Parts: sequence; C-alpha cells; structure tokens
Amino acid sequence: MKIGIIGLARSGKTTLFNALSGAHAAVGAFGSREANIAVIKVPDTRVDQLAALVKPKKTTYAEVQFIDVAPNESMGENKVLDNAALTHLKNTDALVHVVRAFKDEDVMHPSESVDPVRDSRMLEEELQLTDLIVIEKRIERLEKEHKKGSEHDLLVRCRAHIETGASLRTLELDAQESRELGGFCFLSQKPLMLLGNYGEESIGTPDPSGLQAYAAEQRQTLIDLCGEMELEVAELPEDERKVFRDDLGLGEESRTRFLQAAYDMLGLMSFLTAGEPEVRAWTIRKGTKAVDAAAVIHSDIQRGFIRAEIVGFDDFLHAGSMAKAREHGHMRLEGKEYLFQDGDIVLFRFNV
Ligand SMILES: Nc1nc2c(ncn2[C@@H]2O[C@H](COP(=O)(O)OP(=O)(O)O)[C@@H](O)[C@H]2O)c(=O)[nH]1
Ligand SMILES: [Mg+2]
Repeated sequence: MKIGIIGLARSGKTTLFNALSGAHAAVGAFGSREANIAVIKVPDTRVDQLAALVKPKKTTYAEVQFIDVAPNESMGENKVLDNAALTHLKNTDALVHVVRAFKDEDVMHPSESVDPVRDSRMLEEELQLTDLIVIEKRIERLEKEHKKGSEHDLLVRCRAHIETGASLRTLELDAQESRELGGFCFLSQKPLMLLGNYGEESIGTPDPSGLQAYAAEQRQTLIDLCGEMELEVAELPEDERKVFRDDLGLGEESRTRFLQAAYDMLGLMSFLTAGEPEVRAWTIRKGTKAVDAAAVIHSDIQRGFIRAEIVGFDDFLHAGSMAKAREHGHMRLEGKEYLFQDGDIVLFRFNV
C-alpha cells in the first residue's frame, strides 16, 4: 500500500512523515524539494504472537509506503501539486491531507492565517481541477477522432460531476466503469484522509476551527494529532514512549491510530501465513475471494488453486501449529469463493 502525504507548505507533512516512519528528513523552510519516501512495517501483535510461538526463520510484517510530496511554492502560494508531485501521487492508493491547525507566529502560513476548513476545501478543489484538465483534454481528443463511445460518455459524466463541485470519489460507478477510469489515476477519486495537525495547546480541548464538522459533512476520515509532539515522542527510546504519551495526554501511538484509520478507510484487512520458514501478514481488501487473495502471495498459487486450509487465530494459538489445529478439528477447508476473516491463518494447497 502506498500513501501520498500532501498539504500546503509548512503544514507539518515532513514532521508527520518523520514521526510515522522514524526517518530524519529535513523539516521547515529549508526542507528538501525532493519527495521523501519511506517504507514502514505495520505493527501487528498477531504477527508477534505467531512468531513467538512458531519461531520462524523470518518474520515479515505488512508494509506501507509513505511519500511526502514537497509543494512547489513558486507555483503560487496556495498550490500544492506540480508535475513532480503528480508523478509521485499517480500510483498511490490513498492520500493524506495534512491540514495545519497549529498556531505559531514563527512558522509562516502560505495564506497568512490558519484556517483548516479553508485549506481543506482549497486542496479538494485543486485535486478536482487537476482531474478536470485531464478529462477535458481526453474528451477533446476523442471528439476530434469521432470516438464517442462508452469512454466518452463516462468522461462527460465525470466532467459534469466535478462541475458541481464534487470529487470523483463520490461518483457512483459500476465495475466496468471503475475499470475504465482506473487507468487515469484520477486524484479526486482516491480515498482521502484529513489529518489535522494541532498545536500542543489544543490537546484535549474542543476544536474551534470547524475541521471536525467539515470532515463529518464531507464524510471524510479525520484524525487529529500534534505533529511536533508526536515527533518528539517518536525520537525517545521505545520503552519511554508510553509513559510520555500518558503524561502528555497524547493517547494511543499515532502510527497505530493512523494505520488503523487508513485500513478502515481503504477497507483493508490482513490474513496470515505461519510456517517455519516465515510468519507473515498479507494485506487484502475486505471481500476478496480466497482465490484472489492467493495471488497476493504468488500468481502460481492463484492459477493452481485447490483449496485454502484455514485456522482461526485463537485456535492456532491454542494448538501451536497448523498440524495440531487439524488434529483438534479446528481446521476448515475452504474453496475459491471463501471470504477471509481478519486474522485467519491460511495454508494454500495448489497445483501447477
Ligand atoms: N508549533 C508547531 N510547529 C509545528 C508543528 N508541526 C510542525 N511544526 C513546524 O512547522 C514547520 C514546518 O513543518 P514541516 O514538517 O517541514 O512542514 P511541511 O512543509 O508541510 O513538510 C517546522 O518548523 C515544524 O517544526 C506543530 O504541531 N506545532
Ligand atoms: Mg516538507
């Protein structure tokens, strides 16, 4: 999974990127113009528990890649997306908009005043306009070539939708239409999470900026955190972090909260494999059939799929191994159409 971090200059993107990934990219006015990229492991206590039990040669967590895109301020004070950014963002699965909600005289805001709702709307519009340009070019091209087929009709619908001020993610599409639009990688179609970056003075107080109400009205996921404090805590030795979080009232680990929200928003879940060579978590969309989930591991497993042998997580912990779980009668044999439950432990049988 790839997540793009976007937002105005000095909203705290790189601060957050560092806090989430443990990286040390430069923050502030002299931050890099290059995008920062980091891969983080998704903390998963189930993987830890399985590894402790199975003692595999290798333990592999699910991974999320973060891309922190630097806005190009020469494009105008309130613009976020230039061509370099667009190239990076095209192939992301989701976007996180870091919205500045902290007040700090020493950190200049591109619009001079802090107004999270205004900034949220503005960025949403920029995403829409970016898509609109692509759509119009394509429509023009199709019309010139007298190709007024299904693609043309669909793009005309998209254009009309954006012209009402809406993002493509709220346009209802059937499976065929989704496939057809997929290749365009439209930005306003990507799931978007708002991340309110509040100052430490806001911890535990109600939000006067209206960002929560805005997010609710737009049906967008919002997480609020305090970027600077998160970064400070992330830099502490691991065993001191919890005490600090509790003292400061920061709540649960930001990375966990963040990933949980992202998984929920994207409708993702994990299944696990637990053999002696490797204990591993795999990420799929909820509602993925067993035969398609198999492809996440290897296309051969999908091609030669015979069945999935499934043990529930607690049953596995109890039994200690796949073989023992089978002896206890806790292994289920499932076919291609089976839908995984979060935390299922699976052994695929296949034949190629
Ligand atoms: N007071 C305060 N400053 C912050 C907070 N988060 C980030 N900053 C500061 O704002 C400046 C810009 O942050 P940075 O992460 O580089 O923003 P970016 O341009 O969006 O990547 C830096 O000087 C940060 O230290 C915060 O929660 N409170
Ligand atoms: Mg930055």
